[in-house]
Amino acid sequence: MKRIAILLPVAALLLSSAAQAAGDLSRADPTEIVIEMGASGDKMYFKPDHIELETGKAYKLVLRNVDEAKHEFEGHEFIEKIFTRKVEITDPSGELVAEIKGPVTEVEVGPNRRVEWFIVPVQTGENIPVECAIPGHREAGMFGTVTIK
Ligand SMILES: [Cu+2]
Repeated sequence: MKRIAILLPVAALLLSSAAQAAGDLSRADPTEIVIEMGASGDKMYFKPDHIELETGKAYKLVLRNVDEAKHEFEGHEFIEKIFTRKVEITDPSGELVAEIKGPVTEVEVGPNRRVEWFIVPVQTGENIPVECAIPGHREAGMFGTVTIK
């Protein structure tokens, strides 16, 4: 219930501003941030392993898995501090396969695939942890932090 209480005012704000294009975050051009998910030897990584965001700005997180294994991007504190506009999945040629709207708690990306996660941060936080929760991956180094100003 806590999550819904946080998101409803944001959703209402986004919907009510539809007539004012400049303030309509649901249509704002997002800033693109590419996060590579991969492995090198026995290490796994997010690259970069730290990103900086600002509340009220629209972002497109491009989760690019360059590995032969699937990976996840998640963090329970992180997802409480953002509003998800949508998630887009495209085929290797870039054609849209699916667009998913609604709250998202984690994104799993298949081997050599990419997923675009459209978000608007709504709460600030310093070094919010994110990780891949597949067993053994965090331990191998697949984690990072997000600061929201
Ligand atoms: Cu992983």
